[in-house]
Amino acid sequence: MLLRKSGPSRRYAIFSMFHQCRLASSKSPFDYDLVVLGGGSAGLACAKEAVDCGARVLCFDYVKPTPVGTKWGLGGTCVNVGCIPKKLMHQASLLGEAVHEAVAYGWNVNDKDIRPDWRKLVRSVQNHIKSVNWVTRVDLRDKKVEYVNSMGTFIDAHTIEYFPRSGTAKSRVTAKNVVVAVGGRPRYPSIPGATEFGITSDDIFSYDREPGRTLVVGAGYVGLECACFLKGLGYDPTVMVRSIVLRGFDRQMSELLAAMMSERGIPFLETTIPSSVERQSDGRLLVRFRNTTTQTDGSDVFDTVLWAIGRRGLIEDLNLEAAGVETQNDKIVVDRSEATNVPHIFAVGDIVHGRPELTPVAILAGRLLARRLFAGSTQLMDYADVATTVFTPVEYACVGMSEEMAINKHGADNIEVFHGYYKPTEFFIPQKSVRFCYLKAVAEIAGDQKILGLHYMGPVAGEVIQGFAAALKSGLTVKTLLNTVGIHPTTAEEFTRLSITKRSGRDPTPASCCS
Ligand code: FAD
Ligand code: NA7
Repeated sequence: MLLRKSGPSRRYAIFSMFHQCRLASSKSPFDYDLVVLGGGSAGLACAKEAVDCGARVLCFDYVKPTPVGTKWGLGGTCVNVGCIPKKLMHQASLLGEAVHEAVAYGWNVNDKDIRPDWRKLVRSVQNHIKSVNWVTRVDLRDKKVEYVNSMGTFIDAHTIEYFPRSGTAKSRVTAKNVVVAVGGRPRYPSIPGATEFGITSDDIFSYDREPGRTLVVGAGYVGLECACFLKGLGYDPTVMVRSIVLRGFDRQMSELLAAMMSERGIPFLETTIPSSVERQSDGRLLVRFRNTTTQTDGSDVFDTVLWAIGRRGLIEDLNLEAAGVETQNDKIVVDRSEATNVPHIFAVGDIVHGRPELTPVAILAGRLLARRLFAGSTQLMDYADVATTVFTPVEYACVGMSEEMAINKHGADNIEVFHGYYKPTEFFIPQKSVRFCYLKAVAEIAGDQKILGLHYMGPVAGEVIQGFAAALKSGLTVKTLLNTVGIHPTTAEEFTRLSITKRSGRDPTPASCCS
């Protein structure tokens, strides 16, 4: 019967035949081979793969409402309040821009005051999310992953306590292995009015009124993306920056991205931190803040305040002390095999200390862990050279090292940076700004010049970098890149035309597009 399965299921069914001894049987002292705490990207991937490998699995998922009462269904951050609604709002904002471009391309768009209907957009986004929640539940049922919509808490290293349904008495289950995949939630600053009057990315995608003039506090990936889709949808965001934009990303690219946002009319309150938020009698929000460079205080009035000051790991309800699991700040410390200091307790996804907080990372780490636990695999998750994209109107995607990281690791004399501005063909007719269409390859200077990092700002950046990420992981060199024939006219082909080095001091601005 096992051999009738196809694809990965079949492969791991075969593996699992040889590893049945690991799995809970009627003789096992445990209720389950695996209990997964958290039904987000990491937990679900791990649970489903473990069942495919023949394990008996129970998955808990529970979402605590936000301070303003927002809650959502199964699937975790990505589906409900992260990547998916963010990408849909990003797309909505790009479409607004495209409508204006269409006029230059000859479309008759009569209504000059084209504005989105926020509530309709939110409804459409939420309908999509609900359909994904439903498909996720059906998928778990079909795959025979037992799912309980409840918070799981450790009683000891093998026992989890939970409420089977609201209003019922607590129950307990035991597990041979436990995977903690509880993810994180947005932080709130400790200032007066923060939780009463502010919202976060957990609320914005289902916000029932137009955001209006919005203060976005925080200049990380989430803050900049939210500010940009709000601007594209016709609202009026301001970004409050504590120190630098996009800490951790390549500095030149981050500053270019901030300049692009400024050119599009998004103001930045530089080196500024919030002090308080108060509700005025007209219902608007008075925000007081301090500029830490000039040491001056200021204030302004907004319709919405959105905290995007980073995320905290959700360890608070796990009672990890009972299981003896070590933590660092609000994250869990694991080794290369995702094991905590308690050998049968593992952690994957955003809850892990010091790993990229990205969905594909969470999914692959969860899946590989299940294969190691129940299918005899030894493959470890490779966290190096993970590509990512910042979904701003001119998008930024990168893989590998920033220029600073390459210099730190190899020394400035041992790296070569190839770079260039370029002009996307489709930008000419609507006369879109090409000032921020820029890319660079950071490479070793010697030999065939192994590429250490690729950075691209321009249209559909994620789509462009995804393929190059595979090439970089396979040891891509500048020599190979320049011997690759481009697809014309695309923006991705610009990587195959990179001939100017920073060291040469030559002008990286293109004269023509086709020769
Ligand atoms: P989560 O998806 O957060 O899942 C954890 C689940 O466990 C949650 O449902 C939580 O409520 C539940 N839980 C917590 N405690 C318990 C408990 N004790 N018992 C039971 N259940 C519990 N990544 C990308 O790759 N691309 C993007 O474009 C992108 N955009 C993003 C945009 C935003 C606004 C945000 C906030 C994040 C974005 N991310 C993006 C990051 C991505 O969403 C996360 O990396 C990913 O969701 C992490 O998955 P996870 O399974 O570790 O955690
Ligand atoms: P990040 O990337 O940690 O960014 C948080 C931003 O908020 C960053 O600019 C911080 O400035 C700023 N910050 C942090 N604390 C404060 C306070 N107290 N006041 C004002 N500003 C503050 O978090 P994101 O949520 O954007 O992204 C997290 C992950 O989610 C990301 O990796 C994606 O994968 C999805 P700093 O640079 O520290 O001075």
